[in-house]
Amino acid sequence: MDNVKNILKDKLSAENMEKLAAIKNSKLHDFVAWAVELANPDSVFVCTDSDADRDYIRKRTIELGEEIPLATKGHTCHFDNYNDQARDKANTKYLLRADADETKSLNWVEREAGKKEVHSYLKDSMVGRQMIVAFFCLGPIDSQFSIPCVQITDSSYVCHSETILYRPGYEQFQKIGDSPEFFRFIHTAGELTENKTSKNLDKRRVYIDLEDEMVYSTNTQYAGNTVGLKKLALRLAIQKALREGWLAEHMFVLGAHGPEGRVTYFTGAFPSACGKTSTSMLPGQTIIGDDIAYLRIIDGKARTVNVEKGIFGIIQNVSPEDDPIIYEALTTPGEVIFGNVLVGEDNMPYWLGMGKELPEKGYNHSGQWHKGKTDDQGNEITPSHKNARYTLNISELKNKDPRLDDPEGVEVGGVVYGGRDSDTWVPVEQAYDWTEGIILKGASIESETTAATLGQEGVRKFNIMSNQDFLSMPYGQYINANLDFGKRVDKEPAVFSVNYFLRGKDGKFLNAVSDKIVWFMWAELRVHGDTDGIDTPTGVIPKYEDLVELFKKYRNKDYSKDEYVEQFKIRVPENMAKLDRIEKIYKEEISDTPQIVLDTFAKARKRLQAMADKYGDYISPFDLASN
Ligand code: SPV
Ligand code: MN
Repeated sequence: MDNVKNILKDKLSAENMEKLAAIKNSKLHDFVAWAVELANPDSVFVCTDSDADRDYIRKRTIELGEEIPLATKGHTCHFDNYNDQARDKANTKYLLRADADETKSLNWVEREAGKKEVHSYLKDSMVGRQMIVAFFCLGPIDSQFSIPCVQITDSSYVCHSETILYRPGYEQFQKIGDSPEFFRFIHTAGELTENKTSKNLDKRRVYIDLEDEMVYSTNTQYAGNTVGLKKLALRLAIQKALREGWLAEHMFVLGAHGPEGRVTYFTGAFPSACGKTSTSMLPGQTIIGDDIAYLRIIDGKARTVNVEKGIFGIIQNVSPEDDPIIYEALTTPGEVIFGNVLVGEDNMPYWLGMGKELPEKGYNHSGQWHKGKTDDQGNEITPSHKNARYTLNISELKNKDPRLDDPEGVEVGGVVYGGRDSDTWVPVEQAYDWTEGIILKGASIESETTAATLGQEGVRKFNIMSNQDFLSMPYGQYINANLDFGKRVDKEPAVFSVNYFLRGKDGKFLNAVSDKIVWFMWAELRVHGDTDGIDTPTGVIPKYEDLVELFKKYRNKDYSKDEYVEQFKIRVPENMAKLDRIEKIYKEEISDTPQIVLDTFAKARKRLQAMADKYGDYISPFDLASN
């Protein structure tokens, strides 16, 4: 204990020492002392919830060149290394014992060897720098959902991002006393280039210690690798949730405004770049969150909260037409961090698909940029990166839901799963029950790769509940936890699939980007049993008359029978092929597939076959409606 005090006293000013001492938690003090000894900073800044401390962090980002101030008040821009623009999946590993169950399905490194490696990258990493110790809370504060977190980092950008994205946690820590129940994150950007970006990307690591509920991140700055409370915490939370009987999901939370002022909350899981953020911002509706949700059963009801309070969103294609509310927030004064966009000579941010002409030169993730500039590989460098981002407070948005910070969360009316699918799923469909929803929808998500991702285009990638990248347990256990959740609630939330990406024979999308409002408003009615649907082999689809009304109301569009049939016909061969693909994964690649998954696939297959025998391979909804 004395030793801990001495280590801390050596690097913390009296003021910072006082701030830390106000939290009487021995595990926390040990953690900070351990980090100080290892990373060897010149000094330590303890960031409380106060405005003064938050301002200090904002100022530091500029002083240190981690963010540059832009022309609009409150706007700054941060750059990551040209090769540090996304989550590093290969170097994100779980620290596991060689005999752990998880080794069968997760990317892992032997626990002791992994720790030793990452400790070596942390060793003396903060010499000449200030270490930041900051406190945040996952979920609303003072709530059953809250998980206190401490972030140690040498990046004021990481801390600044967290002040926007998460609720403050210093006071929460004071309340938990000596409890060891909190997540710990330690990050170093490592040695920096002259552009202040992480230099030693060969030593970029994200190592997750499930036993200690702690994550190490080194030699990277991209927020998906460094902001502890985001995807690093999600991996810890998924395990914690399994132990405690709740769910941690890669889901938005949307308030859908139905008839007579009714608000029905949906959670929705979509893989990256499938319209998740724009769905959470549907026009006329209200947003609680766009990325991560916790779901708990409280008094027999499924309830959910946004783990975050801000958005770290993809900026490409945010235009006044497609995302008017975000566009406005990005172009008016207020606190926004732009990441990896183009900064023009007018000191304004520019990005691809913003709906206006971009300058031909400026500054971007490659340094000074001009149109036609190529990288080492001879590839043309785009003005903004395809994964360029913005970070802002949801409270800055006009469509924020009033219950954003409700400690009780909101009741989940429906759960929606979607992916990028050109030829199989109908635009919207309700599963027959929770079990079928989890298995045939969530656990069967696939998403097609786009031109924007590396590798071949149009390849379907399996992505269980769109949580695949963050799963920290064997798949079967995760599916069982989801199935079990539905059994323990008084009333199962309705489960839906949506597909915005269906294409016709000519390769064109069958729906407009804005049609998604119609699918959600139909789902809103279904949650309350306000309308019947049509039973199909794959689930319940909307009746034509309902869609005519909803298209008129929400899209001011006359919806034709031909469009309906083309969009909602049941494609038997494609659905069978999908079942084959998914079943193969569950049989061959996953070692703990619950029997119910295979039984449910068999049931779905049988229903498809029976209908195909009667109506052929492509079944018009009108045939089924007349049954
Ligand atoms: C995602 O890719 O799902 C994101 C951004 O939300 S990241 O922080 O990189 O995970
Ligand atoms: Mn995400």
